[in-house]
Amino acid sequence: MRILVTGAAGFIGSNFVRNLLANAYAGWEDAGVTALDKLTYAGNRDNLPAAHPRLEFVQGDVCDLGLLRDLLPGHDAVVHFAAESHVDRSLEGAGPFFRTNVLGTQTLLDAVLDSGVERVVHVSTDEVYGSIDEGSWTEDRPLLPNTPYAASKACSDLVARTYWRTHGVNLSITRCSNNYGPYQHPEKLIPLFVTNLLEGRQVPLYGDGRNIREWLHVDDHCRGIHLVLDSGRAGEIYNIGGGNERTNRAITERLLELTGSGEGMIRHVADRKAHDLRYSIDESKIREELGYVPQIGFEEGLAATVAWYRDHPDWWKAVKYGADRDHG
Ligand code: NAD
Ligand code: TDX
Repeated sequence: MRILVTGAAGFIGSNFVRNLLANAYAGWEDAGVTALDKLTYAGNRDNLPAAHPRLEFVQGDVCDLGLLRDLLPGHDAVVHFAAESHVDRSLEGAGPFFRTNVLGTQTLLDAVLDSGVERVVHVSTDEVYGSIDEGSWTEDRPLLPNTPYAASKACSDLVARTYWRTHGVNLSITRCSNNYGPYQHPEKLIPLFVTNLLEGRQVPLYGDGRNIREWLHVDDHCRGIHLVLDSGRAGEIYNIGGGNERTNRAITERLLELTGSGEGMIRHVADRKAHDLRYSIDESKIREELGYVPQIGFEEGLAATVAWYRDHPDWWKAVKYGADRDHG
């Protein structure tokens, strides 16, 4: 068996590949992995093993149809993580988001059609639903994205579903809540705040800090993706969440405690444009249909994540200060 993983050098893709190579996923123990990644600012070759008998790394773009047509024959499945993923960047310039997230998904699926790959999982996000004041989103909620990032992901979901409906591609879509864990780029809330605090720098909290996100450890997200890959139904969407809703202020205060920092380290800054107030996922479908149960408690996972960043300064300093913008 062989699987192609796009965006495999990013945060979630690299966790998925490392876990797969460590035989964490039943049925894929001997599977080979082709890790495809363009290595944008967000991709890091060091997130994957330098060499492994079951791993082949290919630097390339999901918008490159010729490359994908050459690469895909011989693969049994595709897990599609590759995307521009940072909301703040999409507010500064939407072009790369629509190019990679929408055209990249369409190009990849054209190549899947040509090569007859048997199974595809398209990895998406709860942000496609917009913002919800009360209750939680089920998979049949309308798509009401509020940012170019979320809109590009919503478009990509529609493109993906079309390849199932029109062409019969055996494809499922996952929509997950906010992930945290090791190897996350320090432009995102938790790693930005942890690494700033480890350096004795303040953390920029947007607005009043009362926005709510639902947090899930990346390993639990990847377990959910594996379940969908294995047993999800074609044409279906599966929400994946963890039930851990927290305000950004509460997260920030916990990070202050975990790093031994004082309240004075919070810097209140202007709010994000179109800042979604609350995300909340109803994940009954994946639980009831596929037996999904997240395994990592939020407090335990957050403490382990802070410890990982404390123990890996070389990794995050290279990413944070080798990157093309200030993350202050
Ligand atoms: P990331 O930004 O860390 O990684 C994205 C990877 O895709 C990078 O390695 C990058 O180099 C690669 N890439 C970008 N453009 C490419 C292109 N044109 N061709 C090939 N590779 C390209 O993102 P992430 O947080 O790991 O997210 C992965 C997926 O999961 C995305 O589709 C995202 O929308 C989705 N998701 C993320 C979260 C989260 O909290 N991080 C939650 C739900 C869903
Ligand atoms: O400096 C910051 N200060 C701050 O207050 C940053 C970077 C963020 N925030 C706030 C904004 C959000 O309310 O923290 C919250 C989380 O922000 P991000 O880490 O940027 O994540 P979010 O915008 O919620 O999107 C994430 O979850 C869904 C991922 O980046 C997406 O890829 C995923 O689809």
